[in-house]
Amino acid sequence: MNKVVAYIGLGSNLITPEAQIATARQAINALANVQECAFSSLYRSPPMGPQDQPDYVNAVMAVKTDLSPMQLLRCLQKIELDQGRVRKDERWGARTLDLDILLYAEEVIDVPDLIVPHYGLAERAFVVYPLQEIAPTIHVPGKGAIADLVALCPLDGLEKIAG
Ligand code: ROI
Repeated sequence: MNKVVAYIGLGSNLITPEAQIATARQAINALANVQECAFSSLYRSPPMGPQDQPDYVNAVMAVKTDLSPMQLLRCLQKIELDQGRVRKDERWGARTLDLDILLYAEEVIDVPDLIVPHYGLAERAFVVYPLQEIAPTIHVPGKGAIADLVALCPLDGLEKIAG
């Protein structure tokens, strides 16, 4: 099958977030039929949504894959669970690991479990800035050029983590 490039958003705000991101990166690379092509810097930001939770660490990863979007989603959900993700009723609560398919080739997908491009992408500094770092010329279907999305998206306290 043909390989496509997909972009994955990684986020964590519990139990050593940097280590959660590093472990998730390794787990994604260990998936059959998925190869990393680029990985952004790590970024720290205050929580979007409920404020009574720790700051987040976020990154964006580009992969080449011949998994379908649904196959990739199921693999990412398994990695979230392996890293202790507990789904609570609370919307937008703290989490050890969040893995989102941001983009899958140029596809627009809208099925019950999966919306691609990710619905919140353009409004989230912790997604558009790291995405621009590794894909400065990418076009987000239905939303526009990444440079334009960045120009319209306030930093909201986002900081690149040194190193
Ligand atoms: N806020 C930040 N800063 N980073 C995230 O990854 C993140 N993820 C979420 C919510 C709870 C919306 N807030 C976030 O799912």
